[in-house]
Amino acid sequence: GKAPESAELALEWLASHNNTFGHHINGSWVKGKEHFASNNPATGQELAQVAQADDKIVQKAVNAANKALPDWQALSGHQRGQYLYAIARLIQKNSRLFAVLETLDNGKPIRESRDIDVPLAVRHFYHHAGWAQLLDTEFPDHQAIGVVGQIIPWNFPLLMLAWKIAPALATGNTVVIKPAEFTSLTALLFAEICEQAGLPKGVLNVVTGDGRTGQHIVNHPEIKKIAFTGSTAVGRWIRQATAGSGKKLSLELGGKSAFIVCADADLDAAVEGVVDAIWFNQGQVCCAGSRLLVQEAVADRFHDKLISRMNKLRVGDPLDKSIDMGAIIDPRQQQKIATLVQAGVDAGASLNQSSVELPENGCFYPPTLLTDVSPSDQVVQDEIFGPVLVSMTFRTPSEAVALANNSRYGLAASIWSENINLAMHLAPLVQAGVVWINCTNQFDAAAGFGGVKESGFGREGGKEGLFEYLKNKPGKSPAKVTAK
Ligand code: TXE
Repeated sequence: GKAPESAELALEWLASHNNTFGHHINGSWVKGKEHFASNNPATGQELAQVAQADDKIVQKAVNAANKALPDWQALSGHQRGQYLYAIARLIQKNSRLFAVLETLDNGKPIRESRDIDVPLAVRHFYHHAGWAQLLDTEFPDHQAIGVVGQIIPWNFPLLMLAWKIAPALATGNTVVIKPAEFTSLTALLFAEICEQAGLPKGVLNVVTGDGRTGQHIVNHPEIKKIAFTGSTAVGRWIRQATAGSGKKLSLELGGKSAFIVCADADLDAAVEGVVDAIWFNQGQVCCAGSRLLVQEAVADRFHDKLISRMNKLRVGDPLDKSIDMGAIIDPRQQQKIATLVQAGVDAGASLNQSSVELPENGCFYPPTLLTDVSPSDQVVQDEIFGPVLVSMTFRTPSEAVALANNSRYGLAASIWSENINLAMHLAPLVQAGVVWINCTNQFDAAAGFGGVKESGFGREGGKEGLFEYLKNKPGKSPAKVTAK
């Protein structure tokens, strides 16, 4: 009874488009000129041809978004909320199609796309539908920013789309969004879903392409806000490119999150935590707990437990419901992981790698643990963005905090201890946007998510996330309101 999930539903949907996609602008398909292949990373096979948007296509999308803006903004929050509810229900109705398509396109285990990516995306739309209804009473002095440009990565294609689109639409903005070039397919399916939901034309526009398309969006003068999730290098470029433009900006960038295991932690629970922290989505997670810090007294015992658990992880066909780890997004990323691990070994790290048999075709990398590393090693400092954990030990809690903060990143952290006073004492000392205690990778639409330091700024989700898409109404600056 462990048959792989059938790919048929998604393949049929792709075939209904002749496996060739244009952009989705002003409520309908716009043919692309140049195309590139979107491959299944688990097999290397081509799934579809996706279009590369040039500056003219981006202009077309911006024009549609501009035209749709006044009417969309003029709707009551309640009316906009109705559309978000309809979108949430339609994703739910098509959840199997979304999950299978995501897994084919991205290589993540079907268990994850089915139980995590799709339901959390749905939750995000329901949550923001609620906010849309409350805006008129909760934020009477605020209004939408205008046309917003959103650029998203390939690790959670549908979920990152939901994180960006739901708050933008709830607050009355219109959107030009670009999925990552490796994973455009669920964004294109989503555009079709919005058409079915009756979303007014031009409110959402999906353009596909690589970084060049992203640059056209970033540089467009009529786009008033840029929301970006991706690499720190590109985030830095975007910040420079938009400096002085008056554009509002939020950046969610890389990470090297600390996973702190104190001597009194429930070690078995912490081992399961590590599995989730670094081997979920093949470690291609911005907040992945990729730096294990374990207290010296229990370090050997913990490593033994961890290695035996690591060796049991099943790696393989992402459509197989029983596997734990799927494919790496593409050969370039796989090569980057291998190169960084080799650099770690060359610098003296001990390599512990699961001997699991990897599928012959496609992009796979085994679960990996590097011990005997030093705080300044490249593998400890750089984001690997793969299933590779580095481990160091500490003696005292303050040493753990110092090690945790010895990073240019600050996205998340996780602290494990049975002494809740100790954990609560340490949490605010760790420089990170999110700190989890005795758990990891907990996301909810109601909780703001985002980083400090080189992990970026701005929050997605929660009440804070709404302000990324709102500005003060003219003549209603907060100062005047308080003065009354
Ligand atoms: O990211 P890019 P890549 C990290 C991770 C990974 C590395 C490289 O370490 O190994 O980045 O991945 C668009 N202007 N993360 O190269 O290039 C691009 O088309 C505007 C962490 O895939 O940053 C895609 O849509 N846009 C991360 C998006 O930016 C540009 C998730 C992200 O791609 C652009 C992904 C430009 N000049 C990678 N260049 C996280 N924080 O979750 C590219 N893009």
